[in-house]
Amino acid sequence: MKKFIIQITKQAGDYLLKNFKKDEKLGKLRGSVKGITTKYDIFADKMIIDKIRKKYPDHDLLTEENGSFKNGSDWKWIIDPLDGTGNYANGNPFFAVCIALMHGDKLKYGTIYAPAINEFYYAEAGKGAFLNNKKIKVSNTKRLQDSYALICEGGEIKRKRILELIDKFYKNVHDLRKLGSAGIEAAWVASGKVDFYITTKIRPWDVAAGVLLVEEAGGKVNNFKEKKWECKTDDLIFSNKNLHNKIKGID
Ligand code: LIP
Repeated sequence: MKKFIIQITKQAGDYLLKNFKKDEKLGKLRGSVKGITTKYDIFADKMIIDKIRKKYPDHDLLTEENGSFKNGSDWKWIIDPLDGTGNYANGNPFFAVCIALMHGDKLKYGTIYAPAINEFYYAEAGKGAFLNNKKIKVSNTKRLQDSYALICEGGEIKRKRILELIDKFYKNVHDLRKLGSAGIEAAWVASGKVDFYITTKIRPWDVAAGVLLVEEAGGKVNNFKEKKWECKTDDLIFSNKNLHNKIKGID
């Protein structure tokens, strides 16, 4: 399974990279910020799904582009073939393929591949998290005022709540960014490039792989009510454990 998930993620990411910045019309899709889907999302989705269906025909699937296929299996693939579609369409290299595999309610494998920045993340339950084959760990930052943070509105169309969160945190952290790909944002917490990431109304396919990565890298993922991630749309905090208590209680 490890070899297979790595392979299908890599193939889809390489396909996206091959077509990156080749299609000038994509930038014109700006009118529909959250709803945007390109032919590249759809083709990458098909590439991934066809391979899973061939190898594991009885497994369940949940994909951003095609919804949910239930076969009554204990195994479920959660797929975002192009996370950061808006970035991709506008020539911004922060986009990724995100794939996770769950067994029952447990995340078992997760991959996030950001081909334009040459970052391939892999996590396996109980075995750790890796960036380009090297083991990764969350940062060791302890004080909010020293922290480098990511905050993004995720699936939220109205920007009211995120503005409140930015207002609350910006003045208390060292610095703040938004990357526009939840997969990369979570992966950056896992690899210690940033200390925490807060996002609202985020869909499961955007973050399933990132949740496993952060946990396997020694971090913590909870929703705003201190509950662990479940496979549903939610408001989430990804952190290096140290900062968690300083961030929680933000709802
Ligand atoms: C993206 C998320 C990101 C959000 C974008 C978009 P998509 O996922 O990863 O956090 O700000 O609006 O929802 O739709 O590109 O896969």
